[in-house]
Amino acid sequence: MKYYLTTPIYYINDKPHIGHAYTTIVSDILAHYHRLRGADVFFLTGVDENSLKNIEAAEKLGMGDRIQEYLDMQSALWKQTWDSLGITYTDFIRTTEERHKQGVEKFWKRVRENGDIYKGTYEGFYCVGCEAFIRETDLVDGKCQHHDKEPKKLIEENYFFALSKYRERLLAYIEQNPDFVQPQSRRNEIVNYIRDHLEDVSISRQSMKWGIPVPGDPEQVVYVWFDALINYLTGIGYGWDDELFARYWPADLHLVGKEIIKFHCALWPAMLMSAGISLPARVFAHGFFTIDGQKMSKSLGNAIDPVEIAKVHGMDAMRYFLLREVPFGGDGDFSYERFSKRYESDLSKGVGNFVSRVLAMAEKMVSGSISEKMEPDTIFSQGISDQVGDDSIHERVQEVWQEYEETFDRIRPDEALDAVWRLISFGDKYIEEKKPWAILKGNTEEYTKIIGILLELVRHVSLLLYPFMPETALKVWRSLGVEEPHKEQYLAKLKEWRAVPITKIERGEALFPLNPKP
Ligand code: ME8
Repeated sequence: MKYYLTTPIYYINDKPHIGHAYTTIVSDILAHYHRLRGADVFFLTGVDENSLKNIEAAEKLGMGDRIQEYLDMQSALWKQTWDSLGITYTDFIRTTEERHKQGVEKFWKRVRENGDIYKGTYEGFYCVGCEAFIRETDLVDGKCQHHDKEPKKLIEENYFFALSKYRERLLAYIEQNPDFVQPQSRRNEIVNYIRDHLEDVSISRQSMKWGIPVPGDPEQVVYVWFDALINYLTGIGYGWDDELFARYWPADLHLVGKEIIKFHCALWPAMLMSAGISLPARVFAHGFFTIDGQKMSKSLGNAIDPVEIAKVHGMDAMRYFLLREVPFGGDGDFSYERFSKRYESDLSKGVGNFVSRVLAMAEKMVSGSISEKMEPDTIFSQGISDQVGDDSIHERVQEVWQEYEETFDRIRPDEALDAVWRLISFGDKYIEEKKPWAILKGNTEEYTKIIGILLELVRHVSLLLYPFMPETALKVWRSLGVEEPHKEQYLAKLKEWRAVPITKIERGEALFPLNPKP
């Protein structure tokens, strides 16, 4: 079983902000989850280098004559950012790499051989912000609606791709594959677009001095989106490693933001159809983040640096917040105030407190300070089958796992997190109801059983949290002497009640201390 997922490849004219981090983090969560299921995961991310935006940014810095140097510097910054945030990508593709160029050439030739590329004159507008040819009817007061800027007027001899030829095939594909475009609202949007507005597109630029030369016509470079989309193939070997490519293609998921859905759900599948390559299983378009209600932008200077947040609150807290705050697929807002509130209520006083309470009680038993000394595994392995109430805990945990897996199947990791938090609240309530400290006075055996159950709940919570908060899960496993998931010990086994022994109990430091220090 393989799982191939991708993020968009980002423009590198600036440093990554929280919006880019959002897509990359959700992809990382999905990659963790599928690895936990035992899948052979390939998680591709990378950067879109042949863009006019990048060139203009280089020129602004006085590096117009050293574009490759600028791209090397920026690309290293993006890679470093994901590394410092612990993103577990399998490969990082740059579109100036030779392997990518080779793949683009091969792809272009196949599409040309198939009769879908022809020469024509493009007369119209081009918005550098969108890196897109746009129609006059899309302008508002003569400006691009997304970038509030007047687009460039172009008259160029270009190569065109016969996109409109694929209208009916695209509509049929989307109809026959209801999961292809998600969420559903985006599917309707894309169907309307394909049905009513699909036109042939220019796929080369005559006036650009940077980019991949058009095969057979070095006076032109390949249009940046045509080149960029092909990264999903070249990143896994297309044009340079057939075996690798066969192992992972077609993609199981392209995760993207909602603004680039037309490229991914109309142009891209048509390109693949033309080249005779099978289509990805799914494109999921998530919503957009605003900052305190405002669009993130360079001119407003309000872009949030994910590395700064992670430095202060930890990577796991940031991952949690981004997932928890926004229904996945919809738009959301980032505010430091709400971040702090959630940190305190859900992390410090929520999961952090639950884990530390249970470990504190168990630790006292192990050390012998409240009863006779006990081995961790003795506490843990106390039977529960004779207790009707506790049997229902076992069932409840299995229900949570079922819901969790089902939400991941639908790519709703935010809902999976809801289910985990319901289990944490249940654990808290269980402690309140059982009042183990009161039981201890008269019945050590009963007390031990309750703590054993709570320890197993902590283990399940940590495993459920693993894709979302890998560092936290690792800390809990270290406290319990539980191994990390590894070969032959994937989810199917680990999610069982008492699947693995707890061999140690060591409370360690608080998982989410209040007032964390930078
Ligand atoms: O479009 N909220 O690159 P890009 C949420 N190079 N997500 C956001 C966001 C926000 N405010 N801002 C950006 C490109 N994103 C092309 C892609 S793929 C073949 C080529 C995320 O640097 C979101 O995933 O503009 C969005 O689709 C992507 O960054 C756009 O990144």
